[in-house]
Amino acid sequence: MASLAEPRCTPFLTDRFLVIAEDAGIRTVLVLTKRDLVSEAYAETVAAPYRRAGYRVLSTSVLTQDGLEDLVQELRGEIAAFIGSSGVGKSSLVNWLCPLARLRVGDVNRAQDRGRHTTTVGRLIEWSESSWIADTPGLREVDAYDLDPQRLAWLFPEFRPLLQRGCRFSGCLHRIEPDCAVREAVQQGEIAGDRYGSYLRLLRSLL
Ligand SMILES: Nc1nc2c(ncn2[C@@H]2O[C@H](COP(=O)(O)OP(=O)(O)O)[C@@H](O)[C@H]2O)c(=O)[nH]1
Ligand SMILES: [Mg+2]
Ligand SMILES: [Zn+2]
Repeated sequence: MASLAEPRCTPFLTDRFLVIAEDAGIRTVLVLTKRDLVSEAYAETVAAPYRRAGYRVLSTSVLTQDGLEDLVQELRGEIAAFIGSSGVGKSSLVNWLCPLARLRVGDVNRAQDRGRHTTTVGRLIEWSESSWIADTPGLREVDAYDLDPQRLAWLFPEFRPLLQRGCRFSGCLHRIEPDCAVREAVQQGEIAGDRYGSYLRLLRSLL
């Protein structure tokens, strides 16, 4: 989950969560929250690179109930975890799905709440028959973890067709190497600049 506003989520954090899920082989739905606080055009600008990458993206609001029926369709019959930074609206969505859960919802605007997480333990809740959700503590940062640098690019779904075609060098890490298929796709606008930026930043943390 990533909020469109208050706080506006950075693409890097979103991409990091997506990479971790991809690495674990977990199907992901990107849920953009607080749709009521931004224009439709802005929400689309945020969603577009992820849709192009092949992710299912939902724009939601618990205030206007936008996108919530689509979310229910995605969650029904599944065991799902709500993952995202503190304050994006995870507990609010759990409460909407399952009012009996009565999770505490934080007010991100209150100064004393900064740096503290309202949700401190993960809880698995059966909100509908055979449909489970885990509300998780807000993760502002995910700890660095071990990953083969060569594998990272494969965890960006829109890079994969290019990787299959191959770059000039078999060990290409898609940074400054000549005849790099990924870099060419970025230059042609086929891969979003922000996504490539996240790739480079994650790669640096692995080297
Ligand atoms: N405007 C707006 N505020 C929301 C929405 N969803 C959650 N919030 C607010 O965002 C803040 C953080 O929500 P919370 O559910 O505690 O986030 P969590 O830390 O991810 O569990 C609270 O003040 C909520 O009322 C939404 O769709 N629209
Ligand atoms: Mg919470
Ligand atoms: Zn390359």
